[in-house]
Amino acid sequence: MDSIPVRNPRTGAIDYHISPPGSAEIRRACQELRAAQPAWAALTLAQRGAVLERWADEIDAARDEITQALAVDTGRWRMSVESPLGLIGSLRGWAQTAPQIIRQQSGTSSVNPAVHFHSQYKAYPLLGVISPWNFPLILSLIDAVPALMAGCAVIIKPSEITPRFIEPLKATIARVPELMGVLSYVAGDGRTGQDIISNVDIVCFTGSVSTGRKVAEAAARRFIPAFLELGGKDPVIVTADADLDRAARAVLRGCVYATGQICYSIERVYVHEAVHDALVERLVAQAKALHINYPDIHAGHIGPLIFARQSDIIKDHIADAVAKGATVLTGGEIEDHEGGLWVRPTVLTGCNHDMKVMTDETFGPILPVMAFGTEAEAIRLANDTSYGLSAAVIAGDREHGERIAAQIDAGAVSVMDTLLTGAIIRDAEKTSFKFSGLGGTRMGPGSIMRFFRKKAILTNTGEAPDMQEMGEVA
Ligand code: TXE
Repeated sequence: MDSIPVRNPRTGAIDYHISPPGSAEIRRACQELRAAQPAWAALTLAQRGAVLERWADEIDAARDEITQALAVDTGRWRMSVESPLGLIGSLRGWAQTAPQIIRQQSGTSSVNPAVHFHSQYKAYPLLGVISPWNFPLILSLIDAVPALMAGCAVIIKPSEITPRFIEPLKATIARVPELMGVLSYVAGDGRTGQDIISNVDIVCFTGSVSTGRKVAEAAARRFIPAFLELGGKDPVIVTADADLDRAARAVLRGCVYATGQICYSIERVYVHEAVHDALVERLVAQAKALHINYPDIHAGHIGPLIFARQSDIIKDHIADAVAKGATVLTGGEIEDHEGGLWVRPTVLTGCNHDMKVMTDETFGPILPVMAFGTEAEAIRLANDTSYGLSAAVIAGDREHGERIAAQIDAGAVSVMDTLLTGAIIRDAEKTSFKFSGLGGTRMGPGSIMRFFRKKAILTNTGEAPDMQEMGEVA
């Protein structure tokens, strides 16, 4: 297959290439993973956990190389430092918690007390992961780590936009022999993604709705399960009694974290009309105090756009809003600095649901604000979307916020803050509403249970079957 050029997000230069494997190579790689999987699944949970903990040690030892590669992939520094640390925490966390979560069921039938049963969980042999560019390391492994703990082999194809981290990470896998046979990374684009779906037993995908649909269709043709985590258009509701300093900080952080390139970024702000101007004033003042991380990657708050084409979407959403009557109070321009593209936090007022910036995923640090009169109206507006990934509510107190949160159609709702979703990774379950995803939770205990086929073994401990009864049925 032809090599694929990779753009540097800070310079716009093509300074890296990947050479995707062909279909035959993917088939062979999947056969090898399958061949190694039974021995991996035969280990105890504690043994698999020990292997993952050793991998965590190797990642720790190679943290600098991985961080450097992620920094070039994404053009940002702090999150490039944090990502390997987050992965190490996830490996150790799953190694420790999985044995408490995976509990076999056993008991006596409530229909026929002579029937005793116990469950057997059999890991799907081979998981395929297809992941996006916004958090290249973390999102390539968020499903893979619990799947490995469950006993699956895993093949991972990260995004072709951010593939530089693959090589240093592969070097760490090569230093853990038990893992090498059951965990494989391949660099490639959508064609490689389709080849993977053709060869695995279960798929986990993170990315756009349109590609998610293609993945789901390909998986459906093969009758294999597909778990999809797709886009979002997360709302935040700020009520009249909210502490506005707290609200402004939380809203702004929820919008600009990772330059808005995160599926659960705040992308719509609904604020009570009585405090609209006061909140907007704070948002603008705080937004103006944030700086882009140019020319120094170690300074500033806002990284470059990782995916150049995202700038067209952002430009289009802002222009569409302005044409329909919105006002840009700060930001609003794509800045080209020596080929890298940056957008400063952009506050828009006078927004409504005729504008793309209120309905379509923008994936940038853009804050469109709309006033509401009653809380019922705010809830209706928050739910007036084809997405349902997550949301946030900032109210005067926790009870008030939680009352509103209960009425929002989204998988995770942060109250008195934004962006809390990441905090529940192994603790609480959440599923996506509407077009934000399909399939079971990737968080909480249910996450690891997705990777098992569940068997019930049923034993008749009583009399031999009654032939008389069979006669009546015949
Ligand atoms: O995503 P894609 P893109 C949103 C964001 C962005 C949009 C497009 O709004 O503008 O998605 O980004 C692989 N079969 N998000 O184009 O296409 C591809 O190689 C199998 C939200 O990068 O969904 C990559 O590995 N796989 C998101 C992965 O799919 C295919 C994060 C995701 O790419 C394929 C990033 C195919 N036919 C962007 N075509 C989030 N929810 O976190 C492509 N791929």
